[in-house]
Amino acid sequence: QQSRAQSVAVLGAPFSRGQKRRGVEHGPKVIRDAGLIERLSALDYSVHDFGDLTFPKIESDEPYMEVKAPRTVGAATKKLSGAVSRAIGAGHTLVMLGGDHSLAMGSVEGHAQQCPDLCLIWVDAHADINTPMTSPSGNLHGQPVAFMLKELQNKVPDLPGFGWMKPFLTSRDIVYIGLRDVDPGEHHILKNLGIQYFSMRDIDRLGIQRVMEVTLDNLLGRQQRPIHLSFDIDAFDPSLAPATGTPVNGGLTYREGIYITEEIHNTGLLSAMDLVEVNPILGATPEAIEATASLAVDVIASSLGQTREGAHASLHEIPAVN
Ligand code: HAR
Ligand code: MN
Ligand code: MN
Ligand code: MN
Repeated sequence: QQSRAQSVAVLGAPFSRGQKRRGVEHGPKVIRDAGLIERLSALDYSVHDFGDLTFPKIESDEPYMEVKAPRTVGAATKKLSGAVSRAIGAGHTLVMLGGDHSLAMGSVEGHAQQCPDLCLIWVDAHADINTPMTSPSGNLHGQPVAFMLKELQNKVPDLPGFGWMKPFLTSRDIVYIGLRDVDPGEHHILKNLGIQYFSMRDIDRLGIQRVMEVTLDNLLGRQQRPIHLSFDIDAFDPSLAPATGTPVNGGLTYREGIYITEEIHNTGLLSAMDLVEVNPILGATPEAIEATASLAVDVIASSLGQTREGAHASLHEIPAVN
């Protein structure tokens, strides 16, 4: 068993302005209410709950071209980036609770400030790699990866609110898992830049074991480096994660999702993760909301070392008969 960082920082980011459905700002609360802190403490971490960030209200934030709320998203992600950078710099493994997926611009950038050689595993139904020019919606939660990639630097305009951020990743630093709703512009970018991705069809063909083997070999085969896991709950099938803004049929099974996170944990290199797009307002019943939040907790706990086979680290011998 790898030696693990002894402390986990949990940081809530109750933010929804990267898309149009209100409610995703309540994600941190329902994930905590589903028992996150207790579950991580049971894994023998010292858990530091940093609470929820508060984000500046910006009075006038007109769309820039088609992009909605650029100043609001720019200010929120800048603030998140600083908080993430400080937590990682202090030695914690970071768990960011969203909020919508535009937040990843802040969390991955803040992580990269401390760990410039990090790699990114993006588990999602969507590629979130539209540029402001290719986006069909203008929503920034469908665009965060485009802002991170050096190869797209001259394809992404300078948005108001984004002056703080410069691209910091290359296309070889990222692998996608779970894709099944990719826009034409996004598909062009994925192919053109040669970005590695495993769609749901690829998972059907290869199996999740092979997908993880290739993913980790591509990212870590040449050098061990810190992992950022950005997990969008809509990667799961909507029957498992109904309370989310853009559900897409045919998603990950529970076992595929947990296998992904177990394999990431087993590298010993997970340094930060996002769990985003849990929207309790969109659950049809209390049970639907609780199922989605509890699945989010399982994903985080598994990423941090909860195992299905059990563990006995604190048990040094089989108890003798008295
Ligand atoms: N691709 C669409 C767009 O750019 C929708 C993607 C956003 N949905 C998400 N992100 N939940 O993963 O608007
Ligand atoms: Mn996403
Ligand atoms: Mn998604
Ligand atoms: Mn044993």
